[in-house]
Amino acid sequence: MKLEHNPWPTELAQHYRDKGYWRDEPLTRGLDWQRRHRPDAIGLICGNRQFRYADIDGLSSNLAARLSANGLGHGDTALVQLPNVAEFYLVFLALLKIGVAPVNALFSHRKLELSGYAQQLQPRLLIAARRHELFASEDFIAELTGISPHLSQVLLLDETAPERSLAHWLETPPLGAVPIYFPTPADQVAFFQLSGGSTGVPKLIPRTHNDYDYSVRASADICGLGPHTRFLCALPAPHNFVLSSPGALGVFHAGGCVVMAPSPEPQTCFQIIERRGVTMAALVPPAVMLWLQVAERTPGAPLRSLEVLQVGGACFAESLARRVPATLGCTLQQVFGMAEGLVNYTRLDDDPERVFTTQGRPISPDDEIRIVDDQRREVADGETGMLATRGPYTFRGYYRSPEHNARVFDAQGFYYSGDLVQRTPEGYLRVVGRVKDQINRGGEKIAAEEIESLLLRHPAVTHAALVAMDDALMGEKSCAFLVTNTTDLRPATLRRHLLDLGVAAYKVPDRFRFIDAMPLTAVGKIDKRRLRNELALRSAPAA
Ligand code: J2J
Repeated sequence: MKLEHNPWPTELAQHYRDKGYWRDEPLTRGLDWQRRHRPDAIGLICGNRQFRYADIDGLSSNLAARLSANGLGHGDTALVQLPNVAEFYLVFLALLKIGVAPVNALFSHRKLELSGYAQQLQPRLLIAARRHELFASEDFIAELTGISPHLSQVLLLDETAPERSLAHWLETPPLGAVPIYFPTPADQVAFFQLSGGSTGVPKLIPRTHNDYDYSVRASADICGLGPHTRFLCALPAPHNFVLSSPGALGVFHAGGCVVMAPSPEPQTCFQIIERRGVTMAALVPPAVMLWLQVAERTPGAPLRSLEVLQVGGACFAESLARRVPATLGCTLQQVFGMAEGLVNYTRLDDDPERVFTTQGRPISPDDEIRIVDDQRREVADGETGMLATRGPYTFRGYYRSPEHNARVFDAQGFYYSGDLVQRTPEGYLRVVGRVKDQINRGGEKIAAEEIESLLLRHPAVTHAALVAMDDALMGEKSCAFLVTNTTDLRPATLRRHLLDLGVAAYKVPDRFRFIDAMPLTAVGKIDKRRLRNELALRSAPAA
């Protein structure tokens, strides 16, 4: 059985194959090569645990075989939520091997997000962690079974009962030979990536083996990965940046080693970098700011092995970018990417000025970029416009979302990312703003509409608008403007209301402002620009 996705038109697909971008091989190809040629090389480090490529392959095969013996395979989906631990990759690879398509939720996701994914994908398999508040008891698992009646298999990290213990399923080979290594065809859905979103319900992005594998291979090449690479995964492991740009999959492709960190917190990361000889790390801008502060306070900081720091996910101020090489003693690489596809990198041999002032150029010569005005007419180089793109690893549609797809794709299949960008004559992009109704809270994306509709579920709230406000550390934080039918509603009550509905904590507004009436535009929509201006005026220092 196939999972639906919008395929590329035949002639483009043929072109991508002719160019060698699409190789009709599974995403597990890199791991398979390492297993055969370098089984004893260390591919993954998590705390005190080290995994050779033979171990990564063996453990993931055990799990794959057991799941397949239990009847899981093509057409099935899985809901996975794990923290930054080695098991994240072992599970991902196991599922790819048997053609089960997972969605990897962030560990910060809560009831609302997980229920939403379960609703959309109807998973047969759940893999989660007892240490997460939702899975400390059985209640939420029962709820998920109500949402997805086919959910028949649950495996948990930190579980003692062997029949449900993820560790047991990874470590114990199945009895008898079971056919595994049967990934979905390379032009079919391998897994679902999470979209940052700008709509009420978070959308899922189908990624195929062919498209994702190409982005991983080409990224590994651009970033000079090899067996010497030791990559620190300090951002949430499911995030597209640290999974594929070039991320852990790029490292496995190149035969390097992924080193897990629980979070980007500098003290912990610096220790891990020193202990494990990390050569490359990927961070969002607020984390870079904290790393710079600590490194400046403690000169001679233990970052000697660090060669490249990648920064992406949100706007990185030029003034901070300029401090990276001298303070952290490494090369800076800016990365502007999206889980939907297109990824841009500054190149490692680019002139430093270009690295400080742009967010890079696309991976592929066949990434088609259009920068357009409101009428979707192309603008000249240097002018600001909306980014539209299509190419060999940019998706062609969100999962089961025809109406939304009709809004964000044009007739030629170009995807409108909602970013405002400028292009230099050399083809480098600069991100200067956005048109999508989203808050980018230090790389974590919040869809305004999702939070507004949750706020409106409170009986005292009659109008709600979520807007971005500037923040020195996070770049942006969120502020909810509210019109209410009572005078005694408190921010704490609304925070509680949102958390009780089960939304991830990072989406809860940082600030609440109660107003008498919403300002409206000429066509009667809430005037968010005015709300944002009002916030900017209030936070501006007095002249
Ligand atoms: C400004 N905005 C940026 C940047 C992403 C690599 C790196 C990042 C992501 C990612 C990714 C930005 N400057 N350098 O998937 O593979 C904003 C844009 C973009 C959105 C995508 C990768 N880098 N952004 O951040 O799917 O608005 O992917 O459209 O989470 O983040 O968010 P996401």
